[in-house]
Amino acid sequence: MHKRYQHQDFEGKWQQVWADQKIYDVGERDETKEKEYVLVEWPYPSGNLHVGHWYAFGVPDIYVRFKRMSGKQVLYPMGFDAFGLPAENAAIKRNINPKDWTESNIAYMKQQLLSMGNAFSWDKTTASIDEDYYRWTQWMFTEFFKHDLAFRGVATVNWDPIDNTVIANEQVLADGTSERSGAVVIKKELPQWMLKITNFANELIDDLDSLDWPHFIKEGQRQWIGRSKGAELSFTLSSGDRVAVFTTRIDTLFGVTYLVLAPEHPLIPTLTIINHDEVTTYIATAAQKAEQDRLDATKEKTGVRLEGVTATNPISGEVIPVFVADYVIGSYGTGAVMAVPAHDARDYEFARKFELPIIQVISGTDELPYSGPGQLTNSGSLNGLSIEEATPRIIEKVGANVTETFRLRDWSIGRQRYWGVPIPIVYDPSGQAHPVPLEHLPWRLPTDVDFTPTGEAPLAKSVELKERTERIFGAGWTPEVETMDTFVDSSWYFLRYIDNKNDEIFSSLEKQRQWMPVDTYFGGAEHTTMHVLYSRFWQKALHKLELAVHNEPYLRRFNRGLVLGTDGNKMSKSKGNVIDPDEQVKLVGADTVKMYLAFMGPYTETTTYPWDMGGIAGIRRFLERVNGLVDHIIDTEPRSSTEQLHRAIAKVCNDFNHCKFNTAISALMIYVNHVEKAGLSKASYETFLTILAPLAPHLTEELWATLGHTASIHLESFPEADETYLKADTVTIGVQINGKLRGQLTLPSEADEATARAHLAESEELKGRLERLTITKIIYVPGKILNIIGTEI
Ligand code: ANZ
Repeated sequence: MHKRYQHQDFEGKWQQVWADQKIYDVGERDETKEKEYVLVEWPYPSGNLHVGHWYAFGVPDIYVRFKRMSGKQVLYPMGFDAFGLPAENAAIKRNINPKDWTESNIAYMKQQLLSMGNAFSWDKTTASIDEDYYRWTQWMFTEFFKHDLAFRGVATVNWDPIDNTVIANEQVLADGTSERSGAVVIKKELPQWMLKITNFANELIDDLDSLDWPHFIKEGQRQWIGRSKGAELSFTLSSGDRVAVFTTRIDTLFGVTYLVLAPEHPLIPTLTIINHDEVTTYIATAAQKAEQDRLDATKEKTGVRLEGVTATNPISGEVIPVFVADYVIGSYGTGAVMAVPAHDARDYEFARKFELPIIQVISGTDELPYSGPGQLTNSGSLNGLSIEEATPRIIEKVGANVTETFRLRDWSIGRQRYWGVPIPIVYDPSGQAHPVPLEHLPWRLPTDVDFTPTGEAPLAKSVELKERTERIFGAGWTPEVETMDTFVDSSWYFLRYIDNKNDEIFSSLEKQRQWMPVDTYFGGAEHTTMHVLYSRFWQKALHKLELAVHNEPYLRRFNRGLVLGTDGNKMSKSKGNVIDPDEQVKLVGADTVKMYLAFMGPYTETTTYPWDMGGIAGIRRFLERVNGLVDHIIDTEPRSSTEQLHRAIAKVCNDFNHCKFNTAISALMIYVNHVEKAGLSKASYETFLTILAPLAPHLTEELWATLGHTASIHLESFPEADETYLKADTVTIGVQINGKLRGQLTLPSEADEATARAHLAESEELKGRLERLTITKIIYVPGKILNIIGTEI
């Protein structure tokens, strides 16, 4: 008789055994096996494991265990992305050091992670706050600096006036407020440390083609980068200055009725403008607006005419007015637009408001603005040509350059915050920037700092940092006081995991050759554009500097769905719908929680799954039945049980390979239903435990040990399905008698003629006819037809 299923009796016990025996450590690369690098996004150590963590790490663990049992050497590392604002805010609130707070969180979270019973390769762990990690983050930055990939530029940045810091475009929400503090984000011109991600814009799009990623993730990246093909041409102003514009519709050049400069356009302050004050006020107002608002098509267009300034259309020679208007963005294209109100919606709206001429130059419809196909009209000698024919001619005529423009901007990484990696730059007395040499890395984060936000970078208040800089570099030298955006830290962690103890380099080429690229990267949909794009850039930049072997970091990427509360809403404390995984584990066990998460629905679909108490109870009941299965062992099992076992193996193997954990679980349920009735042999019972092992690692280990095994079930090989049992499928074929279809036979698909005849003899449907027939010949085409020829009696 089986023991009761009391998960609390053995889950902790086995976790301890696995940890003591280090069975999941990977150690050195074993070239006799194929490698599989499975990556999950390294977590921020927030101090408490939530259901999202379980979903993010527990379900991929099934895949990891399966691959390991299938003979691969699997790397499944875990670590901590531990710099960042929450620690700083918590520290300010509690008046403690962010380092202490973070480190105690890491220790606690590590314990919690162990309680999941995952097969993490703990021997390869790393954390962004470790000095031997951030030392390399800094070193790579200095390498980028030396190769012009990191630079000091002046940029218009998004400024969060509550958190007093720069935030990324991505952190500005659709309504123009900050994701961080909720404040309305304002624009500020600031000197900024930036990374030249735009150098790689084309590659970042083109190389997507070679990756085995879901289409929508690739498309997300393409859109984010936003490549736009067009032309650049110049208009001459009455002042003699030339203004370059970027257009995707140079064919509409005859329809340009005014020119627009962005409020940020550098030429404006140099022009002699009659209504100078009005223009200056307008520019100041525009600077307070969020870019999202400026681009918002539903908002009314605003602008001011530059009195006393005109421009000349390079093709028609026509003199047109010049405006400043904030629907033109300073950092996109050239920051200036040739406006064609007849064929562009924004220009149309603006022209109506300011009573500017609207000249249709593409025929097709009278309804304006019109952006469809057609022929040129009102365009001099080009009238009658199609858009495609006219485009190259105009480009040639006005000497335009065919160019590409990208939405993507250079990545501004400087933050006026404390809890991050100090930018390893020092300034000489003349203000020239120099990288801190490797021998002085890590360039330590000083501790004598008051990090209450004031708008000034906290590091500026460190006496120690100032003194350190002068001591090492000389009198009058000053340190950079900004820290790096935490997306920098997470741009290369997968390279450190594989060589986490190396003191010579962040990750050796040899280790990269052994382990990279990441074979499968499981992550959240929220990281499709930012993190995944930044880390692809980082990899490409390293590759270019010959510091990385590969050009792309991740071969396969999956975005998982989101687990909701029982009420179908996003889990949040204020809604009181948060499921605490620790409580669930206490109640039903870690195996049940993990298997339930795997069973909720397809793991690799970006959708939402509400937590269902009934569902988790169902999984628990299933595992209880598994626990009792030992009572159904019989000496000789029926063939049906063997067939069912091999079908289950084949199905589970295929499903695991495709990360379809939910259907794999269903297949196992079907098997258990069958053998509870029909019985199973001891050998089949053991085989079944091994297929279940990736899903329920604790229970299967316990049952395995009960059978007398001394080595872990997780060191067993994943069973292979025996083909002979799989072919037991049937086919239905037609039966013809003297050329006429008279009935059907359902046969095993491999049935030979004798088997077909035997089934025929037993056929109720054909019995009557066959009794009246003297058969002279039977022609059997396996899987297709049975032809009977004979004479009627
Ligand atoms: C004339 C024109 C005529 C345009 C027409 C469009 C339609 P995408 O495709 O998004 O790249 N543009 C250029 N720079 C801009 C800026 N800094 N701020 C706002 N708008 C800008 O858009 C390219 C088009 O957006 C360009 O082509 C330009 O307007 C405008 F029938 O030029 B077009």
